[in-house]
Amino acid sequence: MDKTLFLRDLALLDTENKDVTTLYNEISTLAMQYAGGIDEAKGRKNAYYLSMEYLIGRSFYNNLMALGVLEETREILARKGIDINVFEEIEDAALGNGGLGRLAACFLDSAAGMGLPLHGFGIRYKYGLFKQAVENGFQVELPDDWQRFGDPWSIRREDEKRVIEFADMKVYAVPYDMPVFGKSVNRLRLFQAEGDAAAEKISEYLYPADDTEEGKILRLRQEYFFSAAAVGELVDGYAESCGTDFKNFPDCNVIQLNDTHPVIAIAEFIRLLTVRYCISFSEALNIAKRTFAYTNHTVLPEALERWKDEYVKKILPDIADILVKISSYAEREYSALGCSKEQATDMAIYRDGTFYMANLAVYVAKKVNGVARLHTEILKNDLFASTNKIFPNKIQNKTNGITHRRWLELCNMELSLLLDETIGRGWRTDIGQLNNLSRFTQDTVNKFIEVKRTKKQQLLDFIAQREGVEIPDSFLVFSQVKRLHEYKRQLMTAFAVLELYYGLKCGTLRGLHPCVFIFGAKSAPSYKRAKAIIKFINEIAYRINSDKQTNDTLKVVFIRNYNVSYAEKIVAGSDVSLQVSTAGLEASGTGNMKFMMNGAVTCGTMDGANIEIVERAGLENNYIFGATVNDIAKLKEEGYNSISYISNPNHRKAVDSLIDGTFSDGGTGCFKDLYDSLINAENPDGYFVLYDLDSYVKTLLSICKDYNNKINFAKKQLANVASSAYFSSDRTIKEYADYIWHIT
Ligand code: 26Q
Repeated sequence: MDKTLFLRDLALLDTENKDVTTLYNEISTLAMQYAGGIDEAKGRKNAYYLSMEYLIGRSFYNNLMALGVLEETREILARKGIDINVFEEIEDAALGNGGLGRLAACFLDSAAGMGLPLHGFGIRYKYGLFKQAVENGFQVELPDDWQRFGDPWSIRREDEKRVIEFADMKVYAVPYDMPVFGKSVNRLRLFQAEGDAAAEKISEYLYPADDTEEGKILRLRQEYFFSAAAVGELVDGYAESCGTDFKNFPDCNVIQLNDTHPVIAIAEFIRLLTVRYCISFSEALNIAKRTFAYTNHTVLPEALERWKDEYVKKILPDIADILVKISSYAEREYSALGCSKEQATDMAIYRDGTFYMANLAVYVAKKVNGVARLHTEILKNDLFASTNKIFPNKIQNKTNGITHRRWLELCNMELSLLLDETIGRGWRTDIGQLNNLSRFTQDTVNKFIEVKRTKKQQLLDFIAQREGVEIPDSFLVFSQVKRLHEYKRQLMTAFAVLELYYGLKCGTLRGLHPCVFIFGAKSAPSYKRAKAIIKFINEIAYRINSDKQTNDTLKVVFIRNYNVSYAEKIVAGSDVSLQVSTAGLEASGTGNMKFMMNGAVTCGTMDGANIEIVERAGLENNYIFGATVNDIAKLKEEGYNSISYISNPNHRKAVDSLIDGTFSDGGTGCFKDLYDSLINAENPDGYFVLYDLDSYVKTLLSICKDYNNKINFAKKQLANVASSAYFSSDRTIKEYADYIWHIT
């Protein structure tokens, strides 16, 4: 970055009478002009990340920070009478749903930050994740037209567009490059579909509703569209510079598949090598086996992708043939390795007219990884147990991380300055130095308390303005912010909050430290129960907040349209991070890490990365409760009788509030359905909400009690900050680079 030129031009920029969007575009364009081009790492190995999702958030502040001009920009604008915070009006680019998409964005940031050649490929959706409104307590989805502010951080590469062919249509994949700034400037290349109206539909929406055949086919088109564009570019690029003998391709390129969504890239890779470059099938397959690696992000059966062969045959007949052929190679190989019939079925790629994409990924990938230690154990022992027996070194763990640049330096400048003062500035470029905080003085604790108070005040001011709920800063702040899913158990938190409320009302609960529960969550538009839970939380919030008898002690707020930018404020301003998934089901979680790094204690179950968080920060500095993976396995084996766990009248009353007329579901019957799912279903309470409710309530009460000792509580919080270095995605990326990608 040519800083001087940028700052000179910025100082000269005429800002009079310009609206925020215009200023945003002019300043961003100026930064792009002086940022320097993307570093092409020719002559060394590059890693490519294929992901359907990139949950980028706001680029403006992050990019200016990465370019080293954020503070000076703030000052220059202030001199012109412009508060840099006005750019918060520019909404997030939300080309992702949740954890998997945000992880992709964190990884790109970390790789660039360390100068490692990792580049992303994805889709430039016209509309990102829907904007969430709440009407009458119900979620309403509105289109997210993120490009209406302009897109000054992308460069359209008309000259590099490619044609992607389906049986029934041809589509242009036009690249838009977003530079990722750091020690090197890396590239996120998003493809936009162009052609006739049907072609352009392909990149119109993130996650088209896939409950119809049409929706499913559209999703398959999306997957192939960007995978083929990416792989085509890498393969043709290699042929151009290194010739058509592809055996050294894996020495120059490694392709990381972000879950199964881009796994079809494997078939396209083989198609290109065999058809365009006349390489034999078995040789092409071998090259693929040295090129691809695969990350699994979920063990939920409904999220494991499989495709009916009729769909694939219909729009991608050549790809269908290749998939069938890979499947028979796998079968032969597995049988030569002495697999049992059962194992072979378990690992089948093509069976009963269906393609199993995870099995394809696991067969071809040179490395398969889970995203937290427990999750990887579950992959090895359960989901991919047969594979693990045959290829014992294939499955590895790479515990997730988060970029400390966005999630500490940018979102918590106050804490960052305190860290500078205490351990020096080195942690910003070498996060391992955060470990030097391990012994802190009373003075640091006092200063930390002040920082937390400031960040909490900022958050509560923002909530007051956005949601219209006033919360005093003396309140203890609990937050549960994440996608809405039954396994994440927001419903369990709702019950627990109700119990606190009833306890306060009838006087059995006395001396509770005032506290607020912040919920933020979007539900998939077609996920009925998740939507019912949002309605339930909103009903509870409305009731509790308007009760004068209790609302100086307890409040609940459901924040609307939870997104990356909201998260930046919430993680910095919260005291307690609620991470209460059913043990074994949250692959990792990354929100948990963001809270930890900002000094919130975790109240959670022994699940995902929570386990590694408390291992590092100390059990005594966090609040762990509930069933473990082993407990759950036992309960399932013995037969779980959910209702027997709410014999306690307080629990019973909370749960019954779904059906006893306490709250209205607007006549939809959705609360009764929730109730039935817990009590009357064939397999009642599949996520063990009622089993864990008792220990959850007790744990929340003990947190409130501990918070009375502000200094001790702050020490716990600071201990979490001090041991959070491991959860920087710099560490994670270093591990991928060393053990999977072999890039430097
Ligand atoms: C599957 C089939 C058909 C259509 C869509 C999907 C689909 C879409 C998105 C399946 C899964 C996802 C997203 C998964 C996800 O975000 N997983 C999260 O990944 C994080 C990063 O590794 C983890 O921290 C979280 O624990 C995990 O839930």
